[in-house]
Amino acid sequence: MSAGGKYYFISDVHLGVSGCDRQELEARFVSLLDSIGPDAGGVFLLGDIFDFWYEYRYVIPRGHTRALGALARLTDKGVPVWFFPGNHDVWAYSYFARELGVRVIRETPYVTELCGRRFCLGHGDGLGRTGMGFRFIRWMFHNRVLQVLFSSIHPRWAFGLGYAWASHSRKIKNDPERSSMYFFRGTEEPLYRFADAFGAEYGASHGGSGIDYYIFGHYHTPGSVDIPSGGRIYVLGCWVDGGEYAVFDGQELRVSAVPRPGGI
Ligand SMILES: [Mn+2]
Repeated sequence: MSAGGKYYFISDVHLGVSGCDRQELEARFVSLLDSIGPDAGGVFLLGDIFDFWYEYRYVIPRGHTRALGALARLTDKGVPVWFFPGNHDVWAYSYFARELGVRVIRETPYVTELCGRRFCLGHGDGLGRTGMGFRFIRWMFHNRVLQVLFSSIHPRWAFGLGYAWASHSRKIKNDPERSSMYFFRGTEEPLYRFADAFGAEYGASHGGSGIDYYIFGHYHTPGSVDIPSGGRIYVLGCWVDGGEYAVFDGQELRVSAVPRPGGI
């Protein structure tokens, strides 16, 4: 089947994550990217593609070779790829644009029109009401001065810290007692209320036509629900558990999954 004109939405692959078969995870991601033909409309990477990414002026982390190669193959074929930094890969700088030909989008949420439909996209962190602690961490991660300071730590220690933080963050997400801020609670979710208000405002300032699709990641608990002001919100799952992605064929949005080896 041809992938003509299709748009793909992928989030939370968490490449390099500890505690799972990293090669199998990377292979699943690469198999999806390699299945995308040159006539595809584009690929939106909605954050946390890497469990921890930090790049320096002259150096990038080891690992992820096949995934980076598959991204380069896509852009070499002429397929546009957009990379939205998640909270685990905030620190994607010029490597993605210069080496991979990927466009890094820092605006959140980001509105774009595809085949006459309006899409509101982002990783999903920091949208809607979030806790003070989370806002502080987000501010730290995005702070340029702290980024420069972090870059001056030897990578041996910087990556030790980075991987420790990433695995701590994952433990919290997997702990039902502490994961409420990550669990997508549908209509109870601040992100849902944010989308509703955002769509209403967007519609009012754009001649009444609002957002058709909201697509985010971050929560690791996939789900979708209609938005009262119009459109539907989709939250994609984490690839360690599933391998879910969304495809828009110009008419409708469909959620699909990359099969695990052995067909499970
Ligand atoms: Mn994530």
